[in-house]
Formats: sequence, C-alpha cells, structure tokens
Amino acid sequence: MAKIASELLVERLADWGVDTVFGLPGDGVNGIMEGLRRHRDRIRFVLVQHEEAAALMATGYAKSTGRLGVCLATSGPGGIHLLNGLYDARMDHAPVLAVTGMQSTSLLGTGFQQEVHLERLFEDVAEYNVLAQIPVHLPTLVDNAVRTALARRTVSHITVPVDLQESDADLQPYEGGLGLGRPPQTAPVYLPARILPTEAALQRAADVLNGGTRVAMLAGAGALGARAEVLAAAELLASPIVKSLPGKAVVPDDHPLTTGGLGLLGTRPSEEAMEDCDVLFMVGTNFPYTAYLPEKARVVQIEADPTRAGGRIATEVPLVGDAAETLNALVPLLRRKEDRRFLEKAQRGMAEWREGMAALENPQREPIQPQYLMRVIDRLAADDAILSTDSGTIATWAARHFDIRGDRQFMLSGNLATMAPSVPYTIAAQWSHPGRQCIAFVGDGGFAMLMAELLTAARYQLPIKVVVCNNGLLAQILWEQMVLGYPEYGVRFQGPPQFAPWAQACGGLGARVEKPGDLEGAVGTALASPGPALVDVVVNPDEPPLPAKVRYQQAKGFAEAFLKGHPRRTAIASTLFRDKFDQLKA
Ligand SMILES: Cc1cc2nc3c(=O)[nH]c(=O)nc-3n(C[C@H](O)[C@H](O)[C@H](O)COP(=O)(O)OP(=O)(O)OC[C@H]3O[C@@H](n4cnc5c(N)ncnc54)[C@H](O)[C@@H]3O)c2cc1C
Ligand SMILES: Cc1ncc(C[n+]2csc(CCOP(=O)(O)OP(=O)(O)O)c2C)c(N)n1
Ligand SMILES: [Mg+2]
Repeated sequence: MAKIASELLVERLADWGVDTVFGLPGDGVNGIMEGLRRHRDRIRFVLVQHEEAAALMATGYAKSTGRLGVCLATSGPGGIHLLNGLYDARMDHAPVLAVTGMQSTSLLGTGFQQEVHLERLFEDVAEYNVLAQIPVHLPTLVDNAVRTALARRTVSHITVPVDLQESDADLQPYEGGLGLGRPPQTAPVYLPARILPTEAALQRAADVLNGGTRVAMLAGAGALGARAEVLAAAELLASPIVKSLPGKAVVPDDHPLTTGGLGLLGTRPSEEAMEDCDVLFMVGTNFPYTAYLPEKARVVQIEADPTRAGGRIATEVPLVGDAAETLNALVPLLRRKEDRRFLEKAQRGMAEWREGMAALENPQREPIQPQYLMRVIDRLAADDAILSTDSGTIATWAARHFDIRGDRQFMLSGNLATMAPSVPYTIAAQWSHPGRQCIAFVGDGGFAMLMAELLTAARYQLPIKVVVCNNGLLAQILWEQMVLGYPEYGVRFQGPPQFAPWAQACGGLGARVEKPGDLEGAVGTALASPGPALVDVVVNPDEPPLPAKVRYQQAKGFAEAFLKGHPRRTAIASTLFRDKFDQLKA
C-alpha cells in the first residue's frame, strides 16, 4: 500500500507525542482519516458529536495535562464549528492545534461547495495558520505549528486540501525559482528555554516586597505549578494569597494563608486585602477586573510572557520568568515580616466569610439551595477530583462552595467565558486521567448546548460525572438584567427541563433530585458508579449570586427592576430574606 501524504502529517504528530485527536470526519478530511486509521496504533481518534466540543476537548486536554491538544474538522461547516473552542484555548493560553480540510487545490477560487477559506477565517484565532500545498512540506508545517502552539501557548491551524491529503507521499513539488532553498527538512523538537529575571531585577523586587508593611499576593493560572513556592513566599511576607478563579487550585481553599477569590465571585477579605495593601505581588495572573486592584499600591509582578508583564496596572518591577523558578530565586532575598497584623486581619475576615458561606449551604431549605448542592459535591468528591464548571451562576457556586484540597484541579473557560465547555473538558480530562474522578458542574442552559456529548462519553466508556444545577433559566443573565435595573426578559425556559432520561438513553446513569433529603444519596451513587452518570438537580431559581460587597449601583438596579414589575420579586425577596436569616442564625 503506497504511503499517502496524510500519513506524513499523522506520523509527525505522533513523533511530537500526540496520542489523541478529537474530531468528526467529513468529505473534506477523508484522506486524513485514512492516515489516522493507518496509524491508529500511535494516535487514537476520538469521535465527537459536534466540532465545537472537539475543540473544547482539545482545550480541556491541554489545560488538564499541560500538553498539546489536537482537534480535527472537515472543510467548511466543520471548521466553522471549531471556532468557539479554539478561541477558548487562545484566550486561556492553552496550546491547541486544529487540523481542517480544504477543497481540492484544482477547485480553489471557483466558489465550489464548502470552499470556505478557513485559513482566512482563522486568521485572528490562530497564531500559526497555514494552507498546506505539497506533501513534502507537511512534516515541517506540523513542526512549526506545534512549536508555535507550545512556545506561545496558543492556537495553530493547518488546513489541508483534499487532493493533497490523498496524494502519494513522495509526490515531488514543481521546480522553479532560483533554487536557493531545498524542500524543508526539520525535526520535531521543542526545548523550552529557562527564563529567569536578572539578579538586579530580583533584588529590586525583593526591596519593594521587603519594604511593604501590608503585602497582598494575587496568584493566577500561571502559578498552578508553584504551590510550594507561593506558600513559601507568602509565609515570609505575611501576605494573604488572593486567587484568580482559574488559579483556584494554586493553594488549597482551607489553607490559612489564602483568602480565596477576587472579583464578582470573590470573597470580602480578598477585596479588603486589595483595598488596604501597600504592595501588590502578582504571580502568574493577567487578572482582567482592574476595578478590584488597588488604586495606590506599589506593584511587583511575575509573568512568563514579557508582553503581559505590567499589562494590567502600573507595575514597578515586572519580573519576566516562570512562577516557580522566579519565586525560588526570589525567596532567599526576602526577609520574614515580623509584623503579621495584615495577614491576621485577613485570616479573621476569612474565618467569618467561610462561616457566612456555610450558613447558605442549608440542607433543610426547599427548593434545594445551589450552594448546598455544590457543598455536597465538594464533600463527596475525591481529593484528586477534577472539577470543571460552565459560565453562569454555577461558576459562583463553584468558586465559593467547592474547595480545593489535595490534588484537586479546577477548570473553566476563564477569559472567553463561553457557555458549555465543561462536559467536553471533563471528557478530555477523563480520557487523559483514567483513574481520577472527573466532574462537570453545569447549568441547564449550558448543558443543553452540548448535551449530545454524553454520547461521546458513553461511546468510550468514560465514567464522567455530570451534575446539572437546574434552575430552568439563564440565571446569570437574569441577575445581570436586574443589576442594570431591567426586569427579566428572554431568560426563562419552560420549567426546569428533564435531563435524567437523556443520560439513561445514552446508556449512563441518570437521576433527578427535587428534594434536599435525596441529594447526598444521588450524588454519592453517581460518583461511585462505574460508567457515565448524570444527576439533574432542581435548585432554587431565585437565589442571587451576590458579590461580596454589594455596591450602591447594584442595589439600586435591583430595586428599580423590582419597581418596574419584576415577575418574581416576591420569591426573590423571600430568598434574600431567608439567606440573611440563615447567616444571622449562624
Ligand atoms: C462566569 C465567570 C465569572 C468569572 N468571574 C471571575 C471572578 O470573579 N474572579 C476571577 O478571578 N475570575 C473570574 N472569571 C475568570 C476571568 O474572566 C479571567 O479568566 C481570570 O480572572 C483570569 O485569571 P488568570 O489571570 O489567573 O488567568 P490568565 O488570564 O490565563 O492569565 C495567566 C497568566 O499567567 C501567565 N503564565 C502562564 N504560565 C506561567 C508560568 N509558568 N509562570 C508565570 N506566569 C505564567 C500567562 O502568560 C498569563 O498572562 C470568571 C469567568 C467566568 C466564566
Ligand atoms: C456561548 C455563550 N452564549 C451566551 C453567553 C452569555 N451567558 C453567560 S452565562 C449565561 C447563562 C447560563 O445559563 P445556565 O447554563 O443555565 O447557568 P445559570 O446561570 O442558570 O446557572 C449566558 C446566556 C455565553 N457566555 N456564552
Ligand atoms: Mg440555568
């Protein structure tokens, strides 16, 4: 059997260590599918139901393993479907390669069926973006694409015309030109460089940090591999560790040095630490909500990408380097702070905050409080569970009522903030971490968008767990409308939809829970079940995801929406009253 050009592409991906391609075939990639079939001992093809999910799986694979994620889609509509997942990868700095099909070279420019120029469409999302033209350069295009994705933690894209995919691998290119270049021959090698700030820069940073009396650290996704170093620095500096949401797993939530998150989903002591600190120490974060950053503090930042060092706030010492290595070099220059009052105040605030949050996890209340649902999952999940959540109020409950402990990981679509990533993320996480518990905590709106992927989980016997926080509406947007002073509009589905029958139809376990007393049993059974399992939990739709400090404008908007005739004002007011009552009682 003569080798076809697609095999050059597939073999080279395997040489790079790629073991999985998430995708869906079509007439635009039949040649590549044949290449994958011929090399199925080296790379597994995971068939999905929707290409958006394939791209999100590639992103989830990259986020949960730190390795390159790869997805495949056919020409035209297949490629177009990938886009949202690719933007998620790009914006959260996950290395992902997309391979797509393109119409035959002989037809390009004729407006043929599915002649969508994906290399133009992907111009904005893909940093390396190329239309392959001849077999002999395919390995080099793969080398360039993979190296770019890894080095810049971004998206690469190769689109391959169908005739090229099926052509002989040794088909020779046209000859011509001045003959100054050979057909490329490169190697599948990328060795990351070690980047460390200079001694002088480290000393400047240490001087600012040692000079502060109230240092607050803000740690983000870039510090996920630097737990010990972050803790060592914070301990010396007597600094509360505030975490961005994607950085939730940097340190455990019950560690005495952390005050949890910052922003709308954050905690009050984190907000206060930002307001009162005299030095802000940012580590591996590009935190976007600048209104939550201090107005006056001196700023030191550790950031791996020089283009983002100092990119959010006026920064005195932007240190370019890896979080763990830079902290290792910096810690010997730090003096242990004797005055630990700033940290102690944050710790008192945090103890109070956690009590207030626990009071909202009331197991008696009916309908079920989403906070209670999240805490039940937290209590029953393994110490190395991987939890993914979607955009919506679910993100608030996950931020505040699910604790990182042990080796738990946490994923969400941070900067794109798309709905529906967590079922695909969870499938990819389960695929790459077969022994771990992988849980998707989703809203009814987000789950319905990509719920077909339960079929994918069942097809590959992946024992993923899905918990639907089912309020029958797009709650996040309802609350946003109210904060703006608008009564709700266009956010309510017809009753909380039924998802358990769908899970059963996919061959998994499916349970519906409406009574709080049934919750622990149902979640426990799902977590223990050997196959995919879904628990559809009807929760209180009137529970607002309140910010830690309600600002005047937010309260005013709420009141205005009530006055303009919000249809559920009585139910919402009664929920707010019961929340306050539970907290006072505690
Ligand atoms: C519904 C919803 C609500 C949200 N609410 C909040 C909220 O209240 N609070 C919140 O924090 N977020 C929230 N987010 C997420 C938010 O939009 C941003 O995605 C997030 O704040 C960015 O976190 P980050 O800076 O840690 O991650 P990123 O933006 O990914 O930045 C990480 C930085 O670390 C750098 N880096 C990577 N590796 C290293 C390394 N080894 N060493 C050093 N640097 C490195 C990267 O170059 C990058 O600049 C929400 C998202 C959703 C979907
Ligand atoms: C693809 C996409 N469409 C729309 C939005 C805007 N949006 C953000 S959260 C949200 C509601 C999500 O509803 P659901 O999944 O039910 O979660 P809930 O807020 O009800 O907990 C919407 C519509 C988005 N972020 N992404
Ligand atoms: Mg909902």
